[in-house]
Amino acid sequence: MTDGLRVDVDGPVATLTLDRPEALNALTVELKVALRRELERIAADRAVRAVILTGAGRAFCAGQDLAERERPDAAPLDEELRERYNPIIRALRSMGQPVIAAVNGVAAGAGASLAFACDLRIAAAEARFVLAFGRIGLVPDSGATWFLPRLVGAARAAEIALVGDPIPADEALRIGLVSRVVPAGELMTEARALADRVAAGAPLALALTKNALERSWSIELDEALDGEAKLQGIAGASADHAEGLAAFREKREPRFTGS
Ligand code: LHQ
Repeated sequence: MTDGLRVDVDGPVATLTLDRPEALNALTVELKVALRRELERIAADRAVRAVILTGAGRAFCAGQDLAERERPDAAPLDEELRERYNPIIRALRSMGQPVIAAVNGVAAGAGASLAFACDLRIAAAEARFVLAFGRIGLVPDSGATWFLPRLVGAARAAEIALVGDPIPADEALRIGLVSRVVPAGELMTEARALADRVAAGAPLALALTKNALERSWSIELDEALDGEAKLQGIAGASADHAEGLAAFREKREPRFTGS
């Protein structure tokens, strides 16, 4: 595929594979356009209940394709961020389905930001995160300055963003940047097992939960309590809640439909 993105939908799980291994899956305009398009398409597809984002070859994603930046027609950086990167990050955060980053190798620059914007991150033992922005005289972008302090706390975020040492997978696990590290050969099996477990959940409740977690960063406890009550009112009126109660009563697995 010429846009550098592979999309595989298998049952309720969509796997998006950044597929430019010769350039460590660096992000070209075509790849960014395709990624945004597919995320927005999946967001509207009720049959997809979980998403896996991963990279082909030995890298997850090396961030912006730097060769493309040398082209005379390259857009100014702020425009590139507003029009191509930020919509991808917003799509990841606003879609109802949980997104799992299966970080198979190095995640650098905006490639690290992509992983940070996912709901869950699992990593291969060979993976590492590189906040490569500083080495090319840029600031962390695509949400990195927002996600990092929330994921690892202010002190570690400052060290990661200002010093910029690569973070190997075991350290990423220790500081909470990823939730699991597995041998490379098991990464996609593990990601799929996790996706299947997520996909078995009630889609509406999961989407509302994702939304509540997101909002929690900018509101006080009082507002969170009110918000939870409101969301629970919505979830409680769903057919999936009735199905969950029936399944509990009948001692069987629930079959959620998203309604
Ligand atoms: C690459 C890249 C790459 C092209 C490796 N591009 N080819 C947003 C708004 C707009 C513009 C500016 O930026 C942003 C956000 C950003 O993402 S800024 C940060 C951009 N990314 C980087 O600065 C990372 C650059 N890459 C690296 O530092 C290293 O390649 C890492 C640490 C990722 C991996 O190192 P190695 O494992 O030693 O691999 P390598 O450096 O040998 O790379 C392998 C090939 O991939 C090589 O090509 P070649 O033809 O020589 O085999 C690289 O040129 C190519 N490649 N990253 N971003």
